[in-house]
Amino acid sequence: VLWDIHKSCHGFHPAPQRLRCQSLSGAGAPRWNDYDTPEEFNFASDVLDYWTQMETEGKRGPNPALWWVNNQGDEVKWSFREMTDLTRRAANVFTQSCGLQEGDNLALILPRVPEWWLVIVGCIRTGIVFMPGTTQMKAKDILYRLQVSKAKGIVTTDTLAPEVDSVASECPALKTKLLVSDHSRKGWLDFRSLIQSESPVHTCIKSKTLDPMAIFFTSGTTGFPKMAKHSHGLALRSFFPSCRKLLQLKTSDVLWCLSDTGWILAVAGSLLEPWTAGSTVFAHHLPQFDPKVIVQTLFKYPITQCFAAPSVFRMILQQNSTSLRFPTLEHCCTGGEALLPEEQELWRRQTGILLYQAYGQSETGISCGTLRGMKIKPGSMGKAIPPYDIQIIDDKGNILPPNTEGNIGIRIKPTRPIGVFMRYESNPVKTAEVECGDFYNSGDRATVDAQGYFWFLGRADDVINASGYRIGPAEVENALAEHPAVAESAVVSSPDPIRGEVVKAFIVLTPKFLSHDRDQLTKELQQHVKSVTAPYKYPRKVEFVSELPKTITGKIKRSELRKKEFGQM
Ligand code: BCO
Repeated sequence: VLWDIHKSCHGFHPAPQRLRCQSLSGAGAPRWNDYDTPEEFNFASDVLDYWTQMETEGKRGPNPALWWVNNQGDEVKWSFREMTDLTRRAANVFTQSCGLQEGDNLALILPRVPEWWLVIVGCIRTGIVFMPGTTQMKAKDILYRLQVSKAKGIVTTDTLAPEVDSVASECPALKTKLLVSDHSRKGWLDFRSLIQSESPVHTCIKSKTLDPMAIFFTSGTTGFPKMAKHSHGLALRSFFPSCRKLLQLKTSDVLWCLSDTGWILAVAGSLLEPWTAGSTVFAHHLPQFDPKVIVQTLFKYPITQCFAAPSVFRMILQQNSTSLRFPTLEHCCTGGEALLPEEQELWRRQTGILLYQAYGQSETGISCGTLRGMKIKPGSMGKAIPPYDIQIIDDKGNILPPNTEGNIGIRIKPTRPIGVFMRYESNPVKTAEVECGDFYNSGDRATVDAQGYFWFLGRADDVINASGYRIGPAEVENALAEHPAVAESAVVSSPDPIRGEVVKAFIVLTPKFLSHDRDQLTKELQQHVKSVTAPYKYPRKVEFVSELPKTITGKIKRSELRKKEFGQM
């Protein structure tokens, strides 16, 4: 059906609605400045529809807005005009077919399929709050998200639909299940056929800039992931002149961001950043990450910019390819985890292209970066991107002098800058915990030098950052606790040459399993974690111990174990 949509949209003329396009004063020229907070902003009407208008007037080149391929040779190319049409239909699917309303939460668990873009922009048009999640999630992860967010709807594929069905009866708020598939499923609405049958006429809401737009789930040391809620300001921020300098995208650029669709980096790098500039979004739907295919793709398609976590670049370098001189690639940016200076240098030597670092979180989007063309200080993640005022602070919110280790803080008082999350939804305690004097305390440790370049050092808490995934140790420990072999466990970060960090579990066995083969048990426990929670969290390293280090009150001292892993003890 996807291909039918594709065909039906070629040569399709959008409904004769008056496009609201006064927001940009010229092709790609931003109307807003770094510190502006317009009363209203909506990415769909102010940005996407603007580029549709530019296309219609012949003021934008022929590159598609979305260029999607998979490994079976399928291809979708949608122009901005088609995107406007399809996302208006998606908006009508949500409000007309599903009865969803502005402010309702919608769980979005899709792999890299074209409908991912339709759902997000359809939500933005209607004010429905989209909540992206990785397709690696299992039933329990989904149940938690649906319950805590009181989601009214979910969109997913037939791979995950059975997992959703297994928990749906425990989610009283859930009233709409939308399936993206070529097959139908009882109790589910068929998104692809609804898109075809719904009207392309839709009036976009006039969203206030500070109205809610999205929720990103983010892990912490304790408990379940928190819901970082963002306003439409997150999208507006991509528009600000300083943010545009990060990648300096042009309408002729083809940007490939490889982040999983569940993370804020995908929303920024595969949607907001490129479309704000009128560039082409490139996407390759790989069921399983394969660096060989990434290399082939960079040779085959006219991709000019690539944005991915450092682990992706490391895995490409590991390929021993005869050449990594990609014909059209001009600029590479990386973020999500730490990058070593030697890795940056190796990438430059092999590809002839500099690897620029950026830094951000689910709470803040891209906050810091070495802007394109700016001097790279190898190992540094660059400078604060306005309107963010980033300082290194102590635990009380006092600004520390240059070259002093402290917490990365973003000033939120007296004015909370556009782009910083609104709050952890339904969690005022956690929201208050990250406020530190006049700053949002990121929980990341760093230093800043006299020129304003930031240098990442690690987490202040026990959160693990494995190949760009933020993993809460308690989530893994809870999964391990469900296995009869585990008496107790402590999960910490451990260094890894490819993934930067990996999850390591220290496990005390129950008496019954003490005599079991340890290698066999390791595999069984890893498989167990993969089966009860999102597999990216599984412990790649396991060590069996007779006891865990504890405080006098019986609290496990994860930091002691972590320090040992990093040779700091
Ligand atoms: O390594 P194994 O093969 O043992 O296990 C892997 C997968 O094979 C496996 N798996 C995946 N899906 C599964 C499954 N197993 C069972 N059922 C499934 N449905 O589980 C393990 C998953 O680990 P992975 O995803 O780390 O592995 P992979 O495939 O090697 O991918 C490597 C990377 C580098 C592509 C991946 O780790 C990645 O995408 N990392 C980047 C994450 C990212 O985008 N972070 C940015 C977050 S946003 C942010 O930081 C703010 C910045 C503004």
